[in-house]
Amino acid sequence: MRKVLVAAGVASAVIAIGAMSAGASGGHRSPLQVKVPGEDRFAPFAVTIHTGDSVQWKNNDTDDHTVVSDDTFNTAGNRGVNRLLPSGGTVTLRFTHPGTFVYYCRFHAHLDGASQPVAPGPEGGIQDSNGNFGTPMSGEVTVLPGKRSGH
Ligand SMILES: [Cu+2]
Repeated sequence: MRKVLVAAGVASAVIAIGAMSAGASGGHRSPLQVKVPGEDRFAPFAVTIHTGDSVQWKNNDTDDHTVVSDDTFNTAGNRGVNRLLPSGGTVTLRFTHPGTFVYYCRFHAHLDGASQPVAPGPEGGIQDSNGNFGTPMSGEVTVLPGKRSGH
């Protein structure tokens, strides 16, 4: 669903992370959920987990989206991920070592020459208050060392 919205400041204020799925996913902890609201964005944009944790993407939009690894910057495993996130559906990934997982939606962003996600515009990305589609649909997961790993 394409909606005009103000990009700046919206992403950080909207989602409470506490509403996690109670469903088991193979891990011993509930996955952290990243939602696609009825707009072309991931919310929250950035999440932090620990090794062994999972992230579940939930698409609450009426359009299909995707979760695609930006392998140039992906140091947290799950390289080469290219998963369809259908309307109403979920994608879950488990992260087993520390690093950063940078990802984007290939329907609403693409990689530039420096492998950075950029908005396709004018139909994709997020439109700012000036009417510019400057924000690609992308996000990142930071994976910290497990809490119980020895030092
Ligand atoms: Cu998308």
